[in-house]
Amino acid sequence: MTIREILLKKIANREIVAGVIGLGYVGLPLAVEVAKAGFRTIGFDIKKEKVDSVNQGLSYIGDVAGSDLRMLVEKGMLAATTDFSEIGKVDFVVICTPTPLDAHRQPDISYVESAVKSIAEQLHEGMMVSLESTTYPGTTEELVKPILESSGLKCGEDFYLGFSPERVDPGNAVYNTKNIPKVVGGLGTDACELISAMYEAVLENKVFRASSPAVAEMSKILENSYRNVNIGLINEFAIFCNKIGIDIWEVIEAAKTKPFGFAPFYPGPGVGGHCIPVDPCYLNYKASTYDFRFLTIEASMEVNDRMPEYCVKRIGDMLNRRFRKSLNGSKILILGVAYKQDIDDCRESPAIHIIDALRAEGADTKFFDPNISRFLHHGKVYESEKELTAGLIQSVDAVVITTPTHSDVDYEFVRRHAKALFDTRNATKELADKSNIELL
Ligand code: SAJ
Repeated sequence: MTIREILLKKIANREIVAGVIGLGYVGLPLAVEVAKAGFRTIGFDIKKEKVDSVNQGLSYIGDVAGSDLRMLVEKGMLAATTDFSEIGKVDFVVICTPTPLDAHRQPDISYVESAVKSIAEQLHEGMMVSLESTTYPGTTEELVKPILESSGLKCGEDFYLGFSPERVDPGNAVYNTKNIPKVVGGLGTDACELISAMYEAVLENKVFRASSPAVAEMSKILENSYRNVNIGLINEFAIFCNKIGIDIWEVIEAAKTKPFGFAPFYPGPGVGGHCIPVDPCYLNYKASTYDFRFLTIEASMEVNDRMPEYCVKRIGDMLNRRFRKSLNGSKILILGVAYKQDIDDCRESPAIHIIDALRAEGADTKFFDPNISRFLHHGKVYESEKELTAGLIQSVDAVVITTPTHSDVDYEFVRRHAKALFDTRNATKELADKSNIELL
């Protein structure tokens, strides 16, 4: 039997030992699904607190049920460790480490490199390696492959390497790790077949087999650049519609009646998170090495980056027009600091940029977010107000809805007690009396 046949048999018999490097919002749900599918799974992370939490069956990821985790740990199907030498026990390893930006908004793939170097030290014949971290096209072949081959083993013969974009959407009640369709691009047909077979043994859908890792890498970047550009477009429409007195939110509802050729996007205070504002920077990095520029993406990022300051101008205009007050010395309550609705993540959150800009204008800001009790920003801890009371709302000159949290906030209650309300998300669309509300 060839290595390929042996591995396919081991996959079918659930004899493969799996490993997941990076136990965050991508890696932990994946490790749980792989273990649930019957593969003994080892989770690897540099953070001991995450490893300890997993081994105690305590989930720290909203999409992972503690009961599932506990059951898998107790059955010995899932364990976590900070000891990366244990990668040697693994036949199929998935890299789910972060790919953030550095201080110059350039790709920082040091976390990926570190994980790959750990694998290279333990690489053995027949090992399958799948990179899931979002990165610029070419990473798998140009960066990962040489590091792994420094072990002396040959890619495509001794071990199998591919790229499979992560598509996790934290908090999505419909789409999850198990049912989101997967794309795999392998270095060689055997790699694509074997890595796809592993994912298909775990996930619900048939894998889309791309002809190369670069196609798979680029497909992910396209998915998120598409969102960035469309968000930039609708933000620009929102600014112009406000100028000419047209309700952009109604315009979108009208356009949505077209059953084809139009996907709705909504204006907002800016683009947060660790995907949409970040992934296009990875593309721009690669493009720059070919002296190529994505003008559409540059333009949309420019529009999106300016939305916080646009919102601050709109808040200042509202205070001036309604109360002859300037931002300087005014009191503002920010509702929602998460980067999007109903989650507890405030990375790159536009609400925080708005708070910075308001304070720079001399305003006094407070925030309330039922999902985020505090956040650290530029070395300062910001605490959420404990409760959204009538007294708190009445004590400020304006309330700003930056992130809707429909499950926890009664916007009629807020409207009733607010002097003025600037709604950047149309969270108040159902309210009858909008006399003290202004929309983005
Ligand atoms: N945003 C808008 N208007 C929109 C959509 C989003 O202003 O119409 C803002 C959000 O408020 C947020 C930012 O853009 O600040 C990003 O929002 P997002 O909905 O794209 O959410 P993310 O960042 O969690 O993106 C993830 C991505 N998933 C992965 O990369 C695996 C993305 O591909 C998903 O399409 C997206 O979730 C999703 O659909 O929820």
